[in-house]
Amino acid sequence: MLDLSTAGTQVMGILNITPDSFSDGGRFYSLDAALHQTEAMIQAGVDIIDIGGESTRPGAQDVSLDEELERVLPIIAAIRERFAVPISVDTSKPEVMRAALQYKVEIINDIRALQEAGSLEVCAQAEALICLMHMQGQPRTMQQAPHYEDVVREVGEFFHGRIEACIQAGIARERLILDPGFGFGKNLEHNLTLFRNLQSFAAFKLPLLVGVSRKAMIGALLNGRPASERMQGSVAAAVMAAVKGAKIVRVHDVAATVEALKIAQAVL
Ligand code: 8Y7
Repeated sequence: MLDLSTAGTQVMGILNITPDSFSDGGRFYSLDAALHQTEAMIQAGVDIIDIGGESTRPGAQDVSLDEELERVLPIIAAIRERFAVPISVDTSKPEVMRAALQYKVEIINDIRALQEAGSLEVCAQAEALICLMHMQGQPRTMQQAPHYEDVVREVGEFFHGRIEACIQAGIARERLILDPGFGFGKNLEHNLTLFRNLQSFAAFKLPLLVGVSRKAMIGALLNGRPASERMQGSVAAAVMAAVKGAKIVRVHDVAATVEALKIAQAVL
């Protein structure tokens, strides 16, 4: 059971099913590897597993529907069969959402915030929570020249518009989770401004999700450390997100993050 009404910050562990994922080198493409990785995350205290078959890193190419279904569905089925852990599916395709929802996944995590044709309708017919993430542009080109007059205001306006679209489509407001989308059409200053002002989104009275694990902003603040050397910085950022009220942090390093958040929560 997924319950976001509990105190504290929950840890969403990333399970990438892409051969080109920058931070795991595609190691979890096979079913066997995915199950081992899932088991390790559960043992480390993960609250939710986020399964993604579409590479969304800056510059990534689109994945076909068949390819994405082939990557993601067998993994969802296998995890459901063996473990009780809540499942989130990282997809923007309504067909993938529909297929995943048949397994009663707990969260649809859409970096396009249900803006693809058909997504609102598919989600309206199910009960899963929906993570609405902000992105400026498209993954392939979004980091070329991100621009805002006022990044905090514009992300807030985007949330407002997408919440209204969901409600209009028949998706209960209580099902929504908001995410500023760190690194998605944002430079370091935009990311830091959003992070500093995370509390301003508390006005929506919806759970906030923060995903900064191993991202370029962490590398940039650590003199260009590569993704494989960004764990400590990512854990520090997860703790800051918790202090600023994030309900969920989406991370690669589950064990380290779970321990750090225990300390943070004891102090908070
Ligand atoms: C995020 C995300 C990615 C994020 C949510 C990466 C799929 C890039 N980042 N979903 N997905 N929030 N909700 O570096 O920040 O992990 S992919």
